[in-house]
Amino acid sequence: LYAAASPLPSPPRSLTEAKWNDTASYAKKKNLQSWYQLQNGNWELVRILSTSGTEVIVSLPEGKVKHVQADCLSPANPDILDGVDDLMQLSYLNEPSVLYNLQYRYNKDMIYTKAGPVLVAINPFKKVALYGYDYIEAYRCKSIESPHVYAIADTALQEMRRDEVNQSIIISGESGAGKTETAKITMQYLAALGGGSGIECEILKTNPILEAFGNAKTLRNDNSSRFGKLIEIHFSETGKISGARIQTFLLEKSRVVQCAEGERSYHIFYQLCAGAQTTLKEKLNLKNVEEYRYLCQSNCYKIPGVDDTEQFLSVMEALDVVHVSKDDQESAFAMLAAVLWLGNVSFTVIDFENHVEPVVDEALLSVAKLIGCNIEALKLALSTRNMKVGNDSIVQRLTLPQATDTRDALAKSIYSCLFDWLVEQINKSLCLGKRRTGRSINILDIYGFESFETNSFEQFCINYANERLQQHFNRHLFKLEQEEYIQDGIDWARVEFEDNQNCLNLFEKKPLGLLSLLDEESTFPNGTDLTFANKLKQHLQSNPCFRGERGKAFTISHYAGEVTYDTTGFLEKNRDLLHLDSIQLLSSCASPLPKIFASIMFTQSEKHAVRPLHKSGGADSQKLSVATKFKAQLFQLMQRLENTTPHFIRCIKPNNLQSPGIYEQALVLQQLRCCGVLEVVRISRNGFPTRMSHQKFARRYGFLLLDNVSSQDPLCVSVAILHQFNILPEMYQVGYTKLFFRTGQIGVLEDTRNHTLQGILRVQSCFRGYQE
Ligand code: AOV
Ligand code: MG
Repeated sequence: LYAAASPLPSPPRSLTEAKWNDTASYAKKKNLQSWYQLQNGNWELVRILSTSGTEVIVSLPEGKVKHVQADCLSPANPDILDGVDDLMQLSYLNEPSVLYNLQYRYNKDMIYTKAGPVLVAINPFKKVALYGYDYIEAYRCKSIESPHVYAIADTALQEMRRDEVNQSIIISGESGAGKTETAKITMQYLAALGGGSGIECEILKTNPILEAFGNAKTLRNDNSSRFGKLIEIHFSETGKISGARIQTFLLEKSRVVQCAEGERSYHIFYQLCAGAQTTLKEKLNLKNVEEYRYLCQSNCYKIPGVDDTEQFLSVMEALDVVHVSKDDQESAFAMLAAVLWLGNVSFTVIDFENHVEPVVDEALLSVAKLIGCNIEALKLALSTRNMKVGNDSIVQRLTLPQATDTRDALAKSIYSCLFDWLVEQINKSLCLGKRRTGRSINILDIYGFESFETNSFEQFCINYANERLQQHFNRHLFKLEQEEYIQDGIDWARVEFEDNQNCLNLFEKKPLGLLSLLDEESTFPNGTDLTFANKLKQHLQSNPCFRGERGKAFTISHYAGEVTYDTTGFLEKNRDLLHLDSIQLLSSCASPLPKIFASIMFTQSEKHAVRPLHKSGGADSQKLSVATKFKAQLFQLMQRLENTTPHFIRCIKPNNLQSPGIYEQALVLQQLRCCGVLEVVRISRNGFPTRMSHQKFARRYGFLLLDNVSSQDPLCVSVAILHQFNILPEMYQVGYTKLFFRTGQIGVLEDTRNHTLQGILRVQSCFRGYQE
């Protein structure tokens, strides 16, 4: 129905041009509905009464009549197209029409809409009745066709089986747009269809654990992921889940010791303090959250509507399910308590050079007890540093800022090691004795694009990861698709899209890119955040995505908008040094976990260290810089995704209040624009999604020909078939090696082929029956 209503205009070159073109021919038409853009940027539906020149008289919804300029109008779709479930079906593909269509659906709780091959998901910020067993069944047996995460997961499953190619479901969107929820919904579907072995329950239970330890309340999202996650779900030949593996990316460590006003540290700290039973509380000497410096600095302890006690119980239950023993659970909680008490360790100045010593109080004693170390050893590790000078070793006392940094670095390292250790325990449980079959579906859920008042190293890394992901999206939906058309020589007017290569170059170019310059400055003994910022301004001004700001700041034009970064702390965070003394302290501990952590830290140390070149040759743990490691991880991730068939889900945040029922047009539009949703639809609609080589086409349909074709040449046969079936010239293109068809065209041929084949079979069986 809708396909018939869609004219196929030649693809406009850009959005604005499309608007102009449409408007020019449209304004002549009387009595049609049109979108009129108001002062505040929103659109209103009006009816055209008459036109003269560039002026148009329109009637507003409330009956008023208004004179407007033609270029303020965009054509609206006929009512029959209200709320179509694929934007491709819209006759007029302009911004207000797309916005309206999504809003129309959103108001009816239809939060999913297709944009050609991409699923658009608008965060409802409330429970919607779209999930659960009945829906899963309905999508499994295809009795529902409306767009859904389940439908995407189902397609991935089918394509994995049919093509024997691994699949990936790539979920993107800004912070708070709904990526993590969408990832869970995907897992739910895969677990339901591939279930049976019991492993699927374990896979689902990894979510509450990872969220407790890796998510936190930020100003953008009450449950914001502070790490990236790729979950690989393996399937056996019979289609059952045989195991899974989780890979995580760069956890935001700094949050453990510091977070902004109104935000929280990781959920698990609050859950533990609220939910631990009395015996555990006594054992770990746990207090209320307000008593810990690391938790009270941001003045935020609770999340509206979330019960930390209840959450703690479900985390413990989930840990049981993934086979983390009670002993290990208690050791993990002890590490959390140790981190909290470390934050309360204070120092007193002991000499005229401002050297300090830790105060021996409840905090220090608790830390020593929890990690199982000697009190004197702890005091020394927090207030002194062993330095090598030539062959001699000397002990240097620390000043207050140095000691505080050492303390915080230890707390951050313990926490991030705990996180890594936990992921490893989960992975052990998920693939216990299971064979890898080589068939898998990967689900990617990373931290979304972030822009705050102040943006630091963490946002820098997060937004860099999002640029990489955007590149992958562009490559698959714009570049590769169009390259294939052009390579095969078909008539195709390129659809332009926002390429983010410039921005990636800004990050990755060697030797003059953001990452190289950051690493270089991190190795200079006299490098500071200011010298780093100056170096950027000196070398990167020529890149259009870069702008130096006053003082220590700089701005990057990301695909999703401009972000100004403050370089304060960049070098420290990039070096991420942990003094050897701290590692030695951990390895001397009686408790098992600190020992394991120490060995993890040792193995992380690498030869190519990025560290200040102290003249004295300091005894720091040497390792790769954080940025370098992260870049390598992202490259590896992209390589892995390249070997899979991608399915894209774009999550959209309809408002910044995290409230249901509010659809802010400007906010939605900005997200649609930056991820190129309209362009994707345009390519899909004007494009040729079905393609088949001349040979295959001739072989498959050649027998349907009524007249003999004199030539055996596949191309001649193919052309004869196209003629016989009256396939309209605008519905296909003949390339050098392949035939390209618009959506739905091959269907007619397939139907005829099937009918004919069935006819032949019937005749054959009749004939056989007659013979018998
Ligand atoms: P994110 O993963 O994209 O942000 P989330 O998946 O955490 O965003 O979603 C944020 C909140 O939106 C959730 O906690 C839910 O309250 C709500 N929400 C999202 N999707 C749905 C849905 N389908 N149904 C009901 N509520 C939903 V970040 O991790 O910050 O980038 O780093
Ligand atoms: Mg998330």
